[in-house]
Amino acid sequence: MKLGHIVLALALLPMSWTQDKMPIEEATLTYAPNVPPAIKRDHPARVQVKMTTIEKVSRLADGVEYTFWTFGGAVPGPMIRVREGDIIDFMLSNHPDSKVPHNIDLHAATGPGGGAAASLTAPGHTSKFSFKVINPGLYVYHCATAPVGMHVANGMYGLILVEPKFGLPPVDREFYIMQSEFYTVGRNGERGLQPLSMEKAIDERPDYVVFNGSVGALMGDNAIEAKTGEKIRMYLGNGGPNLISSFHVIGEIFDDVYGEGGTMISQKNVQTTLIPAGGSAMVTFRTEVPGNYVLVDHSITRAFNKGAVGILKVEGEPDLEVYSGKISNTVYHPEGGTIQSMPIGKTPEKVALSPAKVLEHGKEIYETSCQACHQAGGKGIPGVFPPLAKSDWLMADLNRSIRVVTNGLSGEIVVNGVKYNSVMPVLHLSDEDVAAVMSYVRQNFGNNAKDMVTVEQVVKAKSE
Ligand code: HEC
Ligand SMILES: [Cu+2]
Repeated sequence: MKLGHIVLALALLPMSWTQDKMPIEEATLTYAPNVPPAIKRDHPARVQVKMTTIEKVSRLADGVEYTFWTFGGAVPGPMIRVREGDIIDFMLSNHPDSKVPHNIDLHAATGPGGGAAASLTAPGHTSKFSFKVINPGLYVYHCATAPVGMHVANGMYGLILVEPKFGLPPVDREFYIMQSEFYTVGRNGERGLQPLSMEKAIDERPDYVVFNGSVGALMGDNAIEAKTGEKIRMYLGNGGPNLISSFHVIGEIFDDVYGEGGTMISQKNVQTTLIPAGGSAMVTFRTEVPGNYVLVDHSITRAFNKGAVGILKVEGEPDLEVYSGKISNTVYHPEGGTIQSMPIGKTPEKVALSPAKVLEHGKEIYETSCQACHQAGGKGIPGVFPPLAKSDWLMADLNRSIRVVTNGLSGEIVVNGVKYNSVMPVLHLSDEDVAAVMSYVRQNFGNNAKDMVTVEQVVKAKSE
């Protein structure tokens, strides 16, 4: 044996030695919006990931069903969390009930197809392959079986986080949020089981743009929650198949952005960050002020007309220095006329106003808070914003109408015989403002109420 050979053998020895000695563990997989726990190890491991592809019918929006093709039975698929230098032993099973083969392309893998060819699996079979995660970062995985556009459009994507060797800075809460679009034969809101429209997918004309796989997946009882003073990290992915997301949280500023899911903070103090199709981003921010924060794709009709909205609900003590809420609303007379001041919101002093003054105030609230959507005269926009003018829905049930303004509204409603299925956000008005604006709309625009809506009625309706 030549000296050179000995040196080579010695050089190779430690590598194979660590591989053999690598501890084996099973990955903890979580469904969105949950994130697997941070990695505590300070050494690499062989991590076993077991996933099953499942084709199943479930809810895309209220009254709308879709045959999703999934990893793990959910859209997005489970989140995987490993450590830089780990070796992943991946087992992909395709459920026996599946109609087509599936596979997985993990953007975290280095090698042709990211695992696609190695993992192509017929229904009722299991494929195994392994790869080493050399590069840390937040990566998308997706099915890459032909026709790829169809498999991705049907819901086959998820995220894998490869933590850097030295971990990520600790935070109080982490969330897994993935945007994607759906292309259905029926238009947005058309009921029933909706097949994929491959034509619309090719034209990039989605009917639904959603977070976490369906309209409302992050709304109502599914809203994500935090407390004031906490540091939040969001792992954001975009399954596409086509659109780029302009991700924004209304009322928050991202303190740090790890652009495109890389491991460096690429920018600080950011309002809206891009998430490329088949890409990701990580954002962190601190929550200072309690309230509801609306997550949107700021390509804004996707949010308010196609479903890309979610809620982060922050609870805790208000910080009036950071955000006061509305302190007063005064009538502005440019010609130097008298200024009438009307205390509203949380101001302790309460002034009993005449019904005429309340209606005047209600009109102002309407013009500043409602008219942008419901239009002048409450005439609405057909198919998008329901009319408040001569609205049977509005007049049928006072408590229900109050709750629309205090709690927001989503899902299908029928106003004057026309269906609407969109989202009205929570508007954060004081009880006085709600009483005033409800009094105003119920007595105007051809609606025939004679009575005023009182603050007590608002308080009562809200809590029901
Ligand atoms: C960002 C747009 C937007 C704003 C601002 C808005 N709404 Fe709405 N509103 C909607 C949408 C969209 C719906 C329908 C929701 C659905 O179909 O699920 C709706 C529904 C309603 C309804 C029930 C349907 C009807 O026509 O009777 C009432 C009442 C209503 N809004 C009142 C108000 C009032 C009062 C304000 C202002 C204080 C307001 N909205 C501000 C978008 C908005
Ligand atoms: Cu597939």
